[in-house]
Amino acid sequence: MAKTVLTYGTFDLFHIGHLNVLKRLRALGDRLIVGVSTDEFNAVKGKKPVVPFDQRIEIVRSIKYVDQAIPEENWEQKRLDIQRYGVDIFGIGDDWRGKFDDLGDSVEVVYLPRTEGISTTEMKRVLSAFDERHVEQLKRTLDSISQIVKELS
Ligand code: C2G
Repeated sequence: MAKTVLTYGTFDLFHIGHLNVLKRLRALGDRLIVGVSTDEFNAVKGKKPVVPFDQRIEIVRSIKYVDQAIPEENWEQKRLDIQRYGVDIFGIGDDWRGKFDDLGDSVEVVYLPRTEGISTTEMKRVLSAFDERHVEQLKRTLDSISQIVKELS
């Protein structure tokens, strides 16, 4: 019997960690459906993605392991989506371990190990070093250093 797998995520600044989890989830079944969090729902989650929703869902849709991508608009839609798409397996990275066990009354719930050493949060932190304020600060520091060098020489 063909198995349908369901997962959700923001997939902001798409990276190898996102690709690995989608690849592993697809290997658990015959069809993978991915709920991509809207920008409005991410605000509820306290997240502000760099890449807007319509681009994130287009990227996820274009991943060869993904058979269908749908908007994720709230926490409650998981049970409706499970019924609507005839889902057999709900899977997500183990940073959510235990959070969706309640779904175990209608589907198999799987938590997969995260890919170490890569995260959107870390990428955003690195990128923030290049934002205008930091660059301005850097410029001022370099100016005062060159001033000191001039005075010493
Ligand atoms: N992930 C991973 N390894 C990483 C980073 C992320 O395996 N290094 C996995 C996460 O565990 C998740 C998926 O990639 O399964 C998407 O991660 P996020 O975009 O951070 O998703 P999140 O905002 O946590 O949304 O209703 C559930 C939420 O929508 C999950």
